[in-house]
This record gives sequence, structure tokens and C-alpha cells, in this order.
Amino acid sequence: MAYNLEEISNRFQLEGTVATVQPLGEGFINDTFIIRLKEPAAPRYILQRKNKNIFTDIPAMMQNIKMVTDHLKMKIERRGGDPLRESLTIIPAKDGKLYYKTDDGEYWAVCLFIDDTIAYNGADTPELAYQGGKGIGQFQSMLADFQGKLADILPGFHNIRFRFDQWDEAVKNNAAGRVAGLQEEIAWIESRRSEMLKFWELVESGKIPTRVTHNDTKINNILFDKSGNVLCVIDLDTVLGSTCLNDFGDAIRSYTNTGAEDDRDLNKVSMSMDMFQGYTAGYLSQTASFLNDYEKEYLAFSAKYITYEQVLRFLMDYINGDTYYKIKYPEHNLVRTHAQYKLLCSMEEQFGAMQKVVEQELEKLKA
Ligand code: ADP
Ligand code: GN1
Ligand code: MG
Repeated sequence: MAYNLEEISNRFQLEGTVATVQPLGEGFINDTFIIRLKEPAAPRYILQRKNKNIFTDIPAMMQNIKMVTDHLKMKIERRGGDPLRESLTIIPAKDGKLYYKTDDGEYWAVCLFIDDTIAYNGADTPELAYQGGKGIGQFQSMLADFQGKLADILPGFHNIRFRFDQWDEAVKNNAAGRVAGLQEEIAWIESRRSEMLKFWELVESGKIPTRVTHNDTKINNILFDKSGNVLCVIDLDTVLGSTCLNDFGDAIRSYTNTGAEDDRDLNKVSMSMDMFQGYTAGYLSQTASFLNDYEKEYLAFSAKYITYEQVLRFLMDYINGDTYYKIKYPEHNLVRTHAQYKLLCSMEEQFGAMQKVVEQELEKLKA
């Protein structure tokens, strides 16, 4: 369906008249555009069509984002920061709602575009990884005293028990008729099932606590300034009560990969210990004071957990006939599966060293 993006943009409380609306970014979930106004001094905005196949209660999701950004802005102001650049700013529709719904039932939302920033698709220096870790650490730390009640808009998002239920269904249904050709890949999932469930039991028992977390911490969901300092955590659609380890693990999956998430050349894919060290140091500099002993002990494991979960999610989407992630070519989800599996194997090989880095960084902070 072709949308009149200008008309949709005009439904929001913008500070001027819309000049252009153009596509932006590399997200896999929403459709993202940048709105430019005719007035040269006016701000720019992000317009998104939120993915209603994935987010089944978009009004509740937008309310979550509003509560969380209000809280972050209060914290940022208190520390003398710039709340318009260091946090997302939701722009309501003219009727006061946090979204606009087109007649076909699609949901649209607008936030301020944050100027003079870079969204990277990979980290190539430990300093950048340090800044990313610091950014997510600060984000979690600023939300540690958040008192509001967040709607659970994505039940079971990083819950591997829930993912296995989906997985078992997918393999049984074999919707795209691809299962027979995927025996090797399916065995990658099955051989690690009990190890992953054992970890998740620590969350279920409360030993690893639930906190307000981001849940989608890949590197292009954080904006850096032009000097390489972390500025703002974006893509807040998935902010939920979950474990801090999911944010750490997902970030490690993204920052440490020496190749692309969907690299066809598996020789390029591995986990970089330098990036791991950088990210871990930045993250712990903000969070070591409040993480409990279980969280610290399982920090390195969480990278394997989330990477494994990502292998499962890409493969499951391939089995289901590519219904979840945006794909650029028919085998894309299978290519992603192989690349993420290679990354997982690299983490498994270096796991002892990863644990040592966590211990060393914790020791440094004690000194
Ligand atoms: P998706 O859920 O599809 O990943 P995102 O919210 O991450 O969508 O947006 C996609 C991309 O758009 C981001 O990776 C970033 O490059 C850019 N972007 C999103 N919001 C902003 C913003 N407020 N300011 C600047 N760039 C943004
Ligand atoms: C999606 O929205 P985006 O592109 O930042 C996905 C993440 C995956 C990631 C893999 C809501 O992130 O969970 O880890 O792709 N987001 C959702 O790149 O499913
Ligand atoms: Mg994103």
C-alpha cells in the first residue's frame, strides 16, 4: 500500500510545514523515515510505521516508551545533560495520542531526529565498544529506580523456554517445507537446549533478577556523537522488565563480531576479545555497583545465550517461511543463521578468556 507520508506526518505536532519524508536506517522491524520541514531552523523528525505483526499492542508500547523517556529525561537534567539529545523525545499526534492510526489499521509514531550523530553497524575499536557498554550501563542504571508499571508488550521475548515452545511448533508445522534440508542446523539448536534452559532457571527462580532493560542492544540502536562518545540509546520499542544480562549479551553479539551479522564469508566472522574487553569495561563501570553475584558470574555466559537465541530465531524464521525479519533475498535468514552460529562457536572457544576478562574488570573497579 502506498502511503501519503506527508499527510501522515502532518497529523503530528511538528514545529512547521513538512518539506520531505525519506526512508532512513537499517532496522529489520519498523519502516523508518526522516521528516524535513520547510523552515530551515526547524528540527527534523523520525517517522516510523511500527510493525503491528510483532507489536500487537502499539498504544501500550508507546505508553511504555513515554514513561521510560520521561524518567530518563528527569535523570539527564539532574546530571546537567541535554534531555533532547541524550534521550528519545516522543512527539504526540495533534489529538494528543502517542501514535496516529491510518484507516488500514497501521500505527505511526514520531520522535525527534537527533542531529550530528552516527549509528554504526559494527564496532572496530575497543574505545567505541567501551562507549557502547557505558551507554547501556548508564541506561540501566538510570532506570534502576523506575517505579512505573511497564506493559509486557512482548511476552517471553528473551525467554528461551518460550522460544523453545515456538521452535517445537515451527519444526512440527514445517510451514515452508524446509525442515528436511536443515538437519545439521536443527542439531546445533538441540545439542545446546538443556544448557540454555539451565541458565534460564536462574532467572525463573529469581536468583538473576528482572530489571528495566532495553532488550535490543545491537550497535545501531545507540547513537554516538562525532567524537565517538556515546550519546543516546534509541529503538525503545522493546523496553521491558527482563534481565540486564540480555542487554549485555545482545550487545556482545553485535559489538564483538569481526564480520557482519549476515556475512556469507564465515572466515570473516569471529568474536573479538578486544571488543569484548572494551564493552565489558564500559558496561561494568556503570553497573558493577548494583549487579548481584549471579549477574556478574553469568555475564560472559549471556553472550552465548543471546547469540544462541539469535541462531534459533533466524533459523525458526527461515523454517516458518520468513514471516518475522525483513529479508533482502530468499536465503537471507539461513545466511544469518550460519553467520551467527559461527559467532557462537567462536564464543564457545574463547569462553574461558571471556570469563577472565569479566573477573579482571571487576577487580580493577574494586581497586
Ligand atoms: P528498527 O526497530 O526497525 O530497528 P530503529 O528505531 O532502530 O528501527 O530505527 C532505525 C534506524 O534509524 C536506527 O538504527 C538509526 O540509524 C535511525 N534512527 C532511529 N531513530 C533515530 C533518531 N531519533 N535520531 C537519529 N537517527 C535515528
Ligand atoms: C531486530 O529492530 P532491530 O532491527 O533493531 C530484533 C532483535 C534482533 C535483531 C537482529 C523487536 O532488531 O531482537 O536481535 O533484529 N528486534 C525485534 O539483528 O525482534
Ligand atoms: Mg533498531
